[in-house]
Amino acid sequence: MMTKLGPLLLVLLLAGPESSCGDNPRYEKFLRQHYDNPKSSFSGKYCDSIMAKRGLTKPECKEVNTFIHETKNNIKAVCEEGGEPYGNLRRSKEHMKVTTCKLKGGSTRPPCKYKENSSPRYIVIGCENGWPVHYDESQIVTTVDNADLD
Ligand code: U3P
Repeated sequence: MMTKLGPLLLVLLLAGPESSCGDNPRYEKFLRQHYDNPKSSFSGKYCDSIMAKRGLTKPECKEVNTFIHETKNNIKAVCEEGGEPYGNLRRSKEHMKVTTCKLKGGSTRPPCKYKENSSPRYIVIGCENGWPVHYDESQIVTTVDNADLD
């Protein structure tokens, strides 16, 4: 019995810290609110479905929320070499695949209906000890960098 479980335990031990990060509730919350990779497919509208599924429509509709469709490693890298300082925050050096859901209408009372925008954006996040813990804003890529024109 133990000989069969041995390799499984080893895999769980090795995968543990990267896959669960169970000791960082702020990072867990960040993932629940802002990480969806690959982008989920729903039978109904993406934003209406995922906002409800991630618990962002109770007791009131959250007004703006962004989901990032990039790997956890790429997102975490923004806290390090993949990002640069932006005030107290970090801005991604590359634009990222994201969907921003914005509440339609003026009331935050459910049912919650959202419009969505999926243009690529630089993301601005807050980090704590190298872990993303806060999504601040996204900046739509509007200008062509001078470097691209050279
Ligand atoms: N927010 C987004 N995307 C945006 C702008 C704001 O998700 O582009 P929090 O619960 O304070 O972390 O700014 C207010 C809230 O809107 C933030 O939520 C932020 O995550 C979200």
